[in-house]
Amino acid sequence: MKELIEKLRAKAIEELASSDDIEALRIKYLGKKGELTALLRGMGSVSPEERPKIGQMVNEMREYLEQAIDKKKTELAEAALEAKLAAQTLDVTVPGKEIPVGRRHPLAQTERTMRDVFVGLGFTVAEGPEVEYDYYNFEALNLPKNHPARDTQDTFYITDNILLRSQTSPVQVRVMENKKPPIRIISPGRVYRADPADASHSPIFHQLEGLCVDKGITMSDLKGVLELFAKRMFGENTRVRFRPHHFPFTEPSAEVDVSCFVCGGKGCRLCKGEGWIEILGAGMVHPFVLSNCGIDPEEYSGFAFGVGIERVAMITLGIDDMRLLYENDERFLSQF
Ligand code: 2NM
Repeated sequence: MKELIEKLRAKAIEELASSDDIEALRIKYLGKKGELTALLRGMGSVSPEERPKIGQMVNEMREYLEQAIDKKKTELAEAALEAKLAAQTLDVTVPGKEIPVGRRHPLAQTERTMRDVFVGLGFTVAEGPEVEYDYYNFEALNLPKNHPARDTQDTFYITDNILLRSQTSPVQVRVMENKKPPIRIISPGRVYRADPADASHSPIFHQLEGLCVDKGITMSDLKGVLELFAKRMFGENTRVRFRPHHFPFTEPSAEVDVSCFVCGGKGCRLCKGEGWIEILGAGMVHPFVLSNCGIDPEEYSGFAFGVGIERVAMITLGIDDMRLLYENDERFLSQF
């Protein structure tokens, strides 16, 4: 019996050292049907004198095993925790990864700023097709058949009477055809001209045109609107200068300059010593254009203007080459 206990104890110690499944070992030795319990059942064959001694040995062994199993369990749990912590290194002091956030393209930024000025004055935004009829792009706007702008050298024709719009004025013609005055609209959008790309030209560029038609609209309304636009875009100290010009669709027509917002008019690199920067064309809508669109020029008058969005973006953001606006180079775009 004594030997049996010793053997069982040795076996248990060995298994405990080499096994990870402690619970299985506990059941195997200490459980109701375990080996130690079986040993106790065998006490019947032990002589009465030896019984207390053997009983004590069995109890000692039970206590020993219980303690050894508890100890081993704790050790395994600690080892598991250690391993988990070692595998999951999380350094909360490491700086976070920056998530790159996009932004509006400088042209879109400029267009929005411009648009907001006119929307604030009660203009609404009108849109129209970029593939246009010759009629809306030229004919209705009083551009005669022999006008140089109508040359295939200057305009992208798709067929004899369909082309890529060279201005957004056809949008205004379409609105005038369909709506009775009062009309107050702007038409920002993409336009096409057969120009080779260089620092100040691109075959595709963007314009924002404006149109206001109502009873009693005069040149002073035009001046007031453009002056406010100039101050909002280039600063509150900006002055505006109208120079006589010719456009087929307006009479009278003007080219409009703003005082240089860098030097204030003294002359500098931006204004090329002029003190003034040309930014747009404007005028009173030609009576022929109004009647072409079904508006009686005896009853109504209107002003119109056109601004190049690229030009305004380049001036306000200090961009010296228009092509940079189309290359989508992140190193350039992220500066704005
Ligand atoms: C400009 C300059 C002057 C213009 C005229 C019209 C319309 F349709 F009402 F006749 N829209 N835009 C206009 C006038 C455009 O761009 C430099």
